Amino acid sequence: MRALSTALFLTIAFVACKKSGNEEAGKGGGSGQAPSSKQLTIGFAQVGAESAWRTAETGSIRAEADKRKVNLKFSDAQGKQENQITAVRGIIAQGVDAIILAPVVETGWEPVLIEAKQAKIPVVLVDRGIKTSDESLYATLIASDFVAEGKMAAEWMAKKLGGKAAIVELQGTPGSAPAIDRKKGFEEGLKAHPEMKIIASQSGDFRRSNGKEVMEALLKKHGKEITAVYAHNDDMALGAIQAIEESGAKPGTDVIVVSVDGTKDAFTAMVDGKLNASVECNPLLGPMAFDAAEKAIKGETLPKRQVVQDQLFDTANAKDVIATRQY
Ligand code: GYE
Repeated sequence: MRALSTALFLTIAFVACKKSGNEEAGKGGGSGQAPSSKQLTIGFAQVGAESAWRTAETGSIRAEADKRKVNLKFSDAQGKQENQITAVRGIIAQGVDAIILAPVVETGWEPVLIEAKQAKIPVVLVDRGIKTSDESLYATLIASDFVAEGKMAAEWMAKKLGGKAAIVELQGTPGSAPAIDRKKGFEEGLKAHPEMKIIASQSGDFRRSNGKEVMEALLKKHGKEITAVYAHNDDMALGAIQAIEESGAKPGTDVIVVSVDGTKDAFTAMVDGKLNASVECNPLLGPMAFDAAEKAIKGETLPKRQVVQDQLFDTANAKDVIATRQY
């Protein structure tokens, strides 16, 4: 009897101990099992600060690094791939434990990623994917499905406009995964609606000022013919809204405006009735990025693609959720 109760006690104690270990791991993203509490040094090669989305992503990565007491080596490429490649080389030279990379464009990454692999430094791609024939060059990609976002935008717009529109498309940074895939998804979504036509498509580089400039030029050229704007991000849509207002037309009514990201400013514009819809793209990737980096450092194999789930918001529900928006 005594032996039995001792065994029972030990079992309970073991389970309790295991449980608290797991809870710790959940909180600390796996650090509970680390053999030593060596401080990790992780490099983050960021694109730049072109949009509210990007600022929110930077904030999330920095906050998560602080929370986990990671020594973060941050670099801002100011939107240029050559700067970002130089930054990654510098991070490799510092002998970091892992690299988090948000690649500006899709192509041209092999040489520097081979250098990271040779230095045995795992690379976690966040928010934008790359084109490569060698998937072993990165541990995982954590990003939204941009094709699906573009499709959602097209379907919403077709419904709103009864399947007929003269659309101006404001593209993101040329060569970047979100610009390529949001265009592709939007065009796929329009296929079922032959009278929904893109009459002009130009890059505004994901920036508000460029979105405004491009829209001004397109309004001069096409004037009242334009019935809708599809912008690859909120910042460009907000710039376009300004240009539409300055031209004397009413954004949201005379010209339907749909974009992607779901930032706070976009919600305000939806509540004001100037922006019609925005497909959310979550930039708060810090927790997932560091979970992945810590696992990759331990040598664990990760899924090549981790998809962040998005949903569409519009003028009908924006005011109910605006207070809960975190970015
Ligand atoms: O939508 C845009 C930003 O890569 C998903 O980049 C990101 C995009 C985002 O500048 O606002």
